Amino acid sequence: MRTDAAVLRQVAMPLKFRFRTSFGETTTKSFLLLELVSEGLSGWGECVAEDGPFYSPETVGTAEHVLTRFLMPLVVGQEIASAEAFDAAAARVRGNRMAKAAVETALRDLFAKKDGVSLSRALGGTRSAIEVGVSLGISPTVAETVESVRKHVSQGYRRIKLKIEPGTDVERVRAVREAFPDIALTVDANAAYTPATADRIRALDPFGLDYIEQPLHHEDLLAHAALAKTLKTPICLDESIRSADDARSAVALGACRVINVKIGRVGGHGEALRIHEVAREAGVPLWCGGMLEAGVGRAQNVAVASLPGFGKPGDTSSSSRYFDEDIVAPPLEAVDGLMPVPTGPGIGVEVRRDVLSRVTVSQKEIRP
Ligand code: OSB
Ligand code: MG
Repeated sequence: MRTDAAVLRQVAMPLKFRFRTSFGETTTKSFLLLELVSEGLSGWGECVAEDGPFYSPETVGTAEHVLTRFLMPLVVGQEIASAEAFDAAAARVRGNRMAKAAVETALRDLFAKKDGVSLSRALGGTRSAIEVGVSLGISPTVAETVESVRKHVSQGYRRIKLKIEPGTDVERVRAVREAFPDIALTVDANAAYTPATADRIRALDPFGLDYIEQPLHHEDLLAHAALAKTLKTPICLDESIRSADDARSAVALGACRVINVKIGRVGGHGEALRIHEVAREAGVPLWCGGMLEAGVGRAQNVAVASLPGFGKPGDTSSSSRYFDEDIVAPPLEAVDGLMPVPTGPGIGVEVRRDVLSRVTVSQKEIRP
């Protein structure tokens, strides 16, 4: 397949809520959206790099640089046999996985559209709907946390994840658990603790959490393995897992018993599928994480989450939770905690060009 042109847009969409984590706060979702054009079809990839290098070393600015200078020339005006072929050509570029994933996921969409199959089925997905939960930011008070949990439980979400940081963590989890003794509940620290403050993580052990996500530094697998030995609650890793090799090491060391897969963090669907294999061999359940994506990224997540190894509810909640108006139609909406997997070709949703043009801050056309 020959890619005739590409459009790289910078997009800004106001979020309906303030999303605070241990590493910062987001009120507007800013991202790069890549459109690859081939023989009248468009493939779409959403880059999940954020404004600042706080969750990941990548940013909107670094991704734009790497895409424009190093990755797009591998694609635009080139004959590409498959998304895997792009992966192999891009292997020379170290890291920068979110930038790579924007291209890789757009190619996957494009190839699936050419073949007239859904991206879910092209990837090996088997589900027609996926179970989803919500990730709730740190609210100013414990009472607001409990109210937010109440609202989302009543909407049918299958798991509630609370963002935590050292401080009000134990109090927050205790209050939610007392109000909702039976819900599937998890916490996500985004690496905010250290071995010196890990007593606060151990204090969460009695609350029957499904798992504790990324308590310690993202580069420290051994510290996670040591902490895991002192907990009955499983550890789930997010930031620490950038590749299938990382997943293999983490599992072998006992650093985690659950893995959060984000297509962007690992460099695309190909690497996500390799992690899926590692996890299946090790009997480790996966779930699909989120990066507050707009419709293109959300649809890409739903497609990968339809694979059999994704055994736990993910963070891909309804688009209407995040945005008044999304850039795709139909909007991706969960009913009673179940998100239908689109069945149309590729990502299975149409980009609404009128909405997209209103939220586009700048755009760059790339031709051979
Ligand atoms: O750690 O999972 C995370 C959002 C941005 C960066 C990191 C994370 C998150 C979320 C949000 O938890 C999940 C979502 O609703 O998309
Ligand atoms: Mg996380």
